[in-house]
Amino acid sequence: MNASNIDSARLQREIEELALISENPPPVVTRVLFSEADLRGRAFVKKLCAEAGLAVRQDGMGNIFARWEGAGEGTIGTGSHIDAIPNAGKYDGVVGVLGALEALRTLRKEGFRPRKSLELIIFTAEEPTRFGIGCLGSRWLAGTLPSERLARLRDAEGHDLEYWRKRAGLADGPGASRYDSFVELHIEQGPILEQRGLDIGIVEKIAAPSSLRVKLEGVGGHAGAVLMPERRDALLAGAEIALAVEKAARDTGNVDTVATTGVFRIEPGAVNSVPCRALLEIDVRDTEAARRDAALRQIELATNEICARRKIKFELEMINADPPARCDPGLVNLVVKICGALQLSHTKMISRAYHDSLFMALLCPTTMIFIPCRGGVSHRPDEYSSPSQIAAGVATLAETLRRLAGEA
Ligand code: HGY
Ligand code: MN
Ligand code: MN
Repeated sequence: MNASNIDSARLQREIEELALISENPPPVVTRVLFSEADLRGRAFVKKLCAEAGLAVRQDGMGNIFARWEGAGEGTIGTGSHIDAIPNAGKYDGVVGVLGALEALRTLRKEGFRPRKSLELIIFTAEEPTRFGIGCLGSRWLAGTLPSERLARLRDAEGHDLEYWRKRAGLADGPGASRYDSFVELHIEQGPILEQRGLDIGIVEKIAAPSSLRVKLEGVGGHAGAVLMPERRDALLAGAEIALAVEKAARDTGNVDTVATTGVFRIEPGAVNSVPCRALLEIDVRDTEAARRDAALRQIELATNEICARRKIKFELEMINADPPARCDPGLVNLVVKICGALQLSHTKMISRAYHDSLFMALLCPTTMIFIPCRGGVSHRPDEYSSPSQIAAGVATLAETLRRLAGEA
């Protein structure tokens, strides 16, 4: 792999063009599952894959597969996502889709003829925005989403998955191949590579994510007329719960436990009305599942105590509580060797963000290739990785795919 063969200018143009396909004006990128922007983004990427000579197909969940047929048996997978949470940046997921496409185009340009097929996957809904649960597409491929779980999915407006599949024109289609291995290129979404001045991170472990939803029902009323002793204020119960979430993460005494109340909605949302309802969506993660589960239990106990004391009715729903993923040591060591050969500084590391690789690791040997992002910032419009950082990631991925596919 000759990194100078990567057409970095074209890749940057494509990243910029995809960033403009958004529900918000630049620099903000928002592409929520099956929104009009998500559908346009999907069409854009499918077109680029077809123009690159890949055979494009889509399964019933909307996962897109772009395949380079090899001469022999077996398939090597790569890919990521292009959906984006509200107020996001242009690189999360996209680097692992457009960068992987550039890796395949570069290999083709160099005359490489793969023995094993190579397949670029654009996964549906890596982000949890629409239904509160992330990695819908890769969970589907990994067989971890029972149909009754799918049927229960509802978005904030009460629409189910079928409603959005119909709007997106999804039909059942040929699904995943059997993969011999999977490698995902992604921005680090953390500060370590930049702080240590390193080019590449090779992921050994992906932290265990979980999320829960708490619905609170108090009693509303006139902000002037309802006296304090009579109040059953849903917002204040939610506020105490949000603080209990923070406390649960800190109480493990380990920096690897993190917890966030990322969604906090109240009704009716009028300055002169006591909040009668609140909705909290809480994200709790840790590199160790047992420590994460202890934090979840502490949050559940606190919610019970707070709501009993404040006479608030509540519903607590566990949306997901997934195990961490261990990446394949053989794949990790292969990427370490390739970084050495490409003279790229590198380190093995943990991913604190979750990714589709978390579920692909249930199907086949998996690892991830991280590139630095400025200030470790992600899930914000100022998310940034430079063209040379992206090119280093693409070159590492291309050489990894070449070695895994083997010459025909
Ligand atoms: O939240 C995450 O870890 C991922 O970016 N969806
Ligand atoms: Mn993300
Ligand atoms: Mn991502």
